[in-house]
Amino acid sequence: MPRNGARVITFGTFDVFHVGHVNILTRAHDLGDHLTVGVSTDALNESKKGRRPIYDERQRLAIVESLSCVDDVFLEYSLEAKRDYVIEHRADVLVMGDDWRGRFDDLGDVVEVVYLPRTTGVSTSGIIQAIRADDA
Ligand code: C2G
Repeated sequence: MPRNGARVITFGTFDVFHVGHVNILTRAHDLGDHLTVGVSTDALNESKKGRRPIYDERQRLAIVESLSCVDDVFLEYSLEAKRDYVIEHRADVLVMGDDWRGRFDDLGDVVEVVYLPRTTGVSTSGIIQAIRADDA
C-alpha cells in the first residue's frame, strides 16, 4: 500500500547488481515518494559475509545512484547504526528483503518496518558460483 509523501529507506550491498536488486528497489520506491539507499561498505560486507565484494563500494554506490527509482544514496558503515541512519535521513518506512524478517522490528518506534519477499532464483553468490564453475 503506497504511503503518500512517505520517505522510504533501504539497505544492501548490491554486489554484482541483478534483477532481484532492481525488484526490491522499484517496490521500495513505489511505497512512497522518495527513496534513500544505504550501500554497505566493503569492510561491512567483509565482516558480515567473510568476503570482499566483487565491485568496490564506490562502484556499487554509483550503480545504485544511477537508477531512476533511487533519489539518494549513502555508504552504510555499520549494521548497528540503522536507527541513526533512519533518523538522519528522516525515513518514514524502512524496507528490507524478507531474509531479514524480524531483525529490525525494534526500530518500529521510529519507522514503519516492511519486509518484502525476495526474488527467487537469483543471487549474487549464485552468479559468482556460476561464473567460477564456467572458468573451471
Ligand atoms: N534481494 C532480493 N532478492 C534477491 C536478492 C536480494 O529481494 N534475489 C534483496 C535483499 O533482500 C536485500 C537487497 O536485495 O534487501 C540487497 O541484497 P544484498 O545486496 O544481498 O544486501 P544484504 O547483504 O542483505 O545487505 O544493512 C543490511 C545490509 O546492508 C543488507
